[in-house]
Amino acid sequence: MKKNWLLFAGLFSCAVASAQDIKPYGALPTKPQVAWADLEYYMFIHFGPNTFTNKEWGHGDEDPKVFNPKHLDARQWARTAKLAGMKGIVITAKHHDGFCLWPSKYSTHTVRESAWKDGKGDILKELSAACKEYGLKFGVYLSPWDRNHPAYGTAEYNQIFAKTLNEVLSGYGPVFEQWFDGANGGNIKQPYDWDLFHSVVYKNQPNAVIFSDVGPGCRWVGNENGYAGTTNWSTLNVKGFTPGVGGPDTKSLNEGNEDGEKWVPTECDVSIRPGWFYSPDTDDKVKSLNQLLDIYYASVGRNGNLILNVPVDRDGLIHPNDSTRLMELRQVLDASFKDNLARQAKVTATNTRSNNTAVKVSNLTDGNNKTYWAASEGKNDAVITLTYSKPVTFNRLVLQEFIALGQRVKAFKVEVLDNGSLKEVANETTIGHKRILRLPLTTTSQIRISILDAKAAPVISEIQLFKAPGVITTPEISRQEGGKVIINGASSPDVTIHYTTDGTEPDFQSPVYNWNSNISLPRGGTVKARAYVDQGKTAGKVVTKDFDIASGTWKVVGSTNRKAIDGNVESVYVTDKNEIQIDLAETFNLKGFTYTPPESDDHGGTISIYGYEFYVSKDGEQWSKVATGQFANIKNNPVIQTVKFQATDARYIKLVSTAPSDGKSKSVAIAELGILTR
Ligand code: FUL
Ligand code: CA
Repeated sequence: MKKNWLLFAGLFSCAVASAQDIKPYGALPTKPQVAWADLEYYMFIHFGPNTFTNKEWGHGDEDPKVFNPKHLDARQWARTAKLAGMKGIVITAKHHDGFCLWPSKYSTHTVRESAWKDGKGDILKELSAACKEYGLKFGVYLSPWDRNHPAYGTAEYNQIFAKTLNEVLSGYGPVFEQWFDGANGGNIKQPYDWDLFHSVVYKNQPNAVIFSDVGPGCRWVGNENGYAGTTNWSTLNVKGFTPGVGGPDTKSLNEGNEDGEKWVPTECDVSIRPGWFYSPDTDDKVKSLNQLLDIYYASVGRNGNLILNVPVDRDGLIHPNDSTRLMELRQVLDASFKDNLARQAKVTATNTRSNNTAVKVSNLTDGNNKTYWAASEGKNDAVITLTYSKPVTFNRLVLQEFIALGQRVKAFKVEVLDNGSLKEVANETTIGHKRILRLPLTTTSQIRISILDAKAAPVISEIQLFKAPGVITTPEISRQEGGKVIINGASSPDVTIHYTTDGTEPDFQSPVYNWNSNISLPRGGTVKARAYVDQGKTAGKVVTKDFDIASGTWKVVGSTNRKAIDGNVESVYVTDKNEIQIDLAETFNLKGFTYTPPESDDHGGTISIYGYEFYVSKDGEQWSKVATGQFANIKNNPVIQTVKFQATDARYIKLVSTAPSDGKSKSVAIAELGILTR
C-alpha cells in the first residue's frame, strides 16, 4: 500500500512538476544539440599535403608522396587536447585538395598513395582510437569542394561524395560532428545534393551535429577570428539558404535571428596560428595567451562553441609552441573558474513560478545547468538578487539559460550595491547556453541581475560568480598621422594601462590610458606605458616608444596614395617606380630616416626594399644623396629599419630602391616612412 502511494506520488509529481508545464518557446534544440552545447571547447586539426607544401588551398595536383609525417602520433594530439581541457577533435579528413587521410576506395589521392608508412597508414583509424582512449569526441571535416577528383563538376560526383562520406561515417565509430566546408574557390560549379549528404550522415550517425553556414546542426559564426556577436541567438532563418555562397548574411551568422525558424547555434572556428595549416613560417606567430582569452570570452562567453585549430606539423606532431600556449590558456581558465562565489550567496528572485517542484531558486547556484529556476507563465521579467553577509570581490559573471526549452532572454542588466546605492555594471542582451561577462574587479555585498525582457518567461539554469586572476599584457604604442597616440593592450577590464609622456617610469599613480585619453604628439616625444592587474598589485614591463615628427601634413609627390605616411603599418604603399618622394611641408634639420617594410613578403606583390639610396632636397629639384646601403636580413626579419646620416636641412625626401628583397620584383612596398630630427 505504502509502495503504491509512493509510486502514485512519483507519477503525480512527474506529471505536474516537470519541465512539461513550462511551455517551450520557439525553435528548440534536439537532444544531440543540447549535448553539443555542453562541449563548449574542442580542437580542430588541419593536416594534409598543404602541411608539407606551405599552402592553404592545395590544388589537388600535388604529388601524394609529399605527405610523409615520419613521427606521426595521434595519441600525442589527443593527449594535448585532453590536457588543454578540450572535449573532442575534428580533423580535416579531406580538404579542398581532395587528399584523403584514410585509404578511401573512392579516390586515388590518399594516404595509400603517400610515402607515409609505405602507404599502409590510416590517420582516421589512429585518431579515432586515440580519442576513444582519452575520452574525447571524434569529428570529421570533409570538403565537398574537391580539386582532385576527376568527377568533380558532374552529377556523378554527388554520388561519389556520398559514398566517401558513408565510408568515413561507418568506419571509425561514433562521430559527434560532421563539418561541411562551404568554400569553393574554383571555376567548376558543382550543385551539391545536400539532402543526400545529410541523409548519409544521419543514417550512420544519428547523433552527429552537422556544421555548415546554415546548419542544420550548428552554424558558422561568419568570420574566422573566433568572435560571436554580443547579441547571439541560437535560432536562425534557414529557408532559401544553402551552405557556402548561398548562406545567410554575415550579421545573421554572427548574431543569429531572434525568432529564427530553426535551432542552429554558433560554432566559432579560429586557428591558433595565422593559417589553418602548419607552416614553419608561423612557429613564432602562435596567438598570445591574451588573444586566446579574448577569443574564449567572445565565443564560449557569447553562446557559441569554440573549435580551436591546432595544425599538426610536418613530423605529424603538435608543435611545442602551440601546446605550451594551450596549457597556459588551460591554467588561466582553471584559475578563473575555480571558486564559484555564487554558492555562498543568499539568492532570492521575483516572479518565481509556483506549483512546479522542478523550479527552485537554489537551482540557480547548484553548479548544474540541468536544474533551473523559472518565472511564472506570462512574466517576461524578473530580478534575481545575490546577497552576502560579508562583501565578495568578483570580476566574472556566468549566466546560463535552460536551452532545452528554447532561448528566451532578450535584455538584462547587472547592478551591485555600492555605498548604499545600486550601481549598474552591465547592460546586455542575450544569454543562451552560456554568457560570461568580464567585469571590472568589484567588491560588494549585493548583486542584482534584472532580466528586463524575454521572449517568454525566463528559465535560468545557472548564475556563477568568480574572481579571475588578471593576466598581464604588453602595451602596444602607436601614433596616428595627425599625432594622436594610441595604446593597445587593455582588451579586458582586468587590465589597466598607465602611461607617461615626460620620460619618467610609469607607475600605478600615472594616468590611466583609455579611449578618451587625448595624447597628441605631432612634434614627437616619448611615451612609456605599463600594464597593471589586480588593482595595481601586479605590474607588467615598461614599454617605451619614441616618436619624431608626425606625417599628417606631408604629401607624397605625384600621388594621392598616403599609405606610406598614414601612420598605419598595416596599410602598405606599393610603387612600381622604385622610389617614393615626400614633401615634408616645412624644412627640418634631418638626421636620418626610418623605413617600415610590409609585415611579410607575400603573393600580393608587397615585396620589401633591400638595397636603397636616400636623397634629400630643399626645393624638390636639386637632390643630394645622403645615404646608401642594404636593409640587412629584411626578408626574414621585416622590422622597422633606422638609418642615420650627416644632419642636413631639407624639405623633400626621396627613398629609392636599388634591389627588391626577392631579387626580381618590379615593384616594392613601403608600410611606413619616417624622419629623424632629434
Ligand atoms: C574555410 C577553408 O577554405 C579553409 O581552408 C579552412 O578549412 C576553414 C576552416 O574553412 O572555408
Ligand atoms: Ca542549476
